[in-house]
Amino acid sequence: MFKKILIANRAEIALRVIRACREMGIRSVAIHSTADNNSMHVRLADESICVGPPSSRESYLNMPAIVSAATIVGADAIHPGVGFLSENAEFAHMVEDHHFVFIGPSPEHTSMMGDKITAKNAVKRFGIPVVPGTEAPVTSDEEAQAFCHTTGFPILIKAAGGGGGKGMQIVHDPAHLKEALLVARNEAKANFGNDQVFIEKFLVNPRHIEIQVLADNYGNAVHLGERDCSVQRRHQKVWEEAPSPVLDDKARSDLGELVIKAVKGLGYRGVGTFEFLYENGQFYFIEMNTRLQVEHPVTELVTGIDLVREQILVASGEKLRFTQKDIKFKGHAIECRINAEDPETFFPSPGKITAYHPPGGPNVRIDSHLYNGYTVPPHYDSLVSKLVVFGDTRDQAIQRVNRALKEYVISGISTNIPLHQRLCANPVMASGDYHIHWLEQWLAQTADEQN
Ligand code: MV4
Repeated sequence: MFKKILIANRAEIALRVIRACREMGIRSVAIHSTADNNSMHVRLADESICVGPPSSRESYLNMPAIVSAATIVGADAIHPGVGFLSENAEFAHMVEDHHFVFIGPSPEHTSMMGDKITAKNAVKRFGIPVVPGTEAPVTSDEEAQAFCHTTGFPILIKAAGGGGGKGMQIVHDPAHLKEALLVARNEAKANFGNDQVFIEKFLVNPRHIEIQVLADNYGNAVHLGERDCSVQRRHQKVWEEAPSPVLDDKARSDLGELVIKAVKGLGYRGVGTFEFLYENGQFYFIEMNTRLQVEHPVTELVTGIDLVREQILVASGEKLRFTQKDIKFKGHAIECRINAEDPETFFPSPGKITAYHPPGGPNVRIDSHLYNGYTVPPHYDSLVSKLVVFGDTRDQAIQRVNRALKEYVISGISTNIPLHQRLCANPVMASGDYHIHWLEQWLAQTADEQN
């Protein structure tokens, strides 16, 4: 087992990894920028080391500085957390070249899944349903026209190097195809340094449902069920839950089994997530995330499995200690992402916390780096807390979220707590009958009503 892990991240996710390390008897090392000198992850880790100035590019994304830091502190392994370098194959390679263990999949799997075309083709071989689309980059207008002619409009042009919603173009009719291809290619080149694009049939109002997997180095793999992440705004998830309000046990185990076939077939190692769109009772794979995810706690609460602990164990070469039949799903979990942002305009709201009181009581979990007197810096992601609750039923979980939000005091900055309170009171949320565009449509509609 590792003696010392360097955590190449900050904020709540760095705390999450520090907590797992401490429970496992592993020393933790925080890296930080000069803007994060007073951050909770620096205080809670056993050691800390500054890797650069405030800008992420020069600190949390600074690969040579991070690998040098690992050398200086004598770490055995590097945990990339989420975001930042967590899906950067070059970083994983560099980490391995310097004889540290990268706590994640092989760089080859990260590269394969980083390219959305190779990712789709790879999982399709194992029988996973994918969105109908071109199987290779589209190189000519004629090719694009031919695909759209067979599939019909609307279609969506995506960047092979994209993901997370950047650089997509919806096309509703043939007259706009040529122009949209040009725009998509230029944006892809500018954003991802790769001008390859592909085309998919556009699913109009799907849900986003993802399956969590965990695999060791010896061909053992399990799935941990799904998370429904359909409540989102501008490609940022806002509210995640497990189980999905629309899946039954059979649909879950059927899809889970398929996914596990692919995980084993690919020889994938570590934690990972298969992302699907779900519409009219059908699943369509879109992407795989080759890292831990922000919303992993909802899976932990319904399975009782500590995903970060298991992730560290398999990275250190341990065998999975359970099989699929040992995994039991119980109750319902909901995560609210609390962001430092204006509840009306959604503009970031960094600043000093003047009062802080997190909720407690039965089945309430807070993953947050906030403390009274802390100043939320303006340089990074606005996520400041994850309120995660567990209930026997979905209704109970929603009531518990509502209760916990009422207790939560965060003064000095604005947060989206009022938005979550409105969600708890919304009949569509109560019914569970929402899709990926529902939140934005509802926000637009309620804004209109106020004018
Ligand atoms: C789609 C889609 C509809 N049809 N693909 C957005 C981010 C990236 N992960 C894929 N995305 C989408 N791909 C087809 N063929 C709609 C989306 C999409 C979306 C997906 C998941 C969660 C939120 C979303 C918000 C807007 C669009």
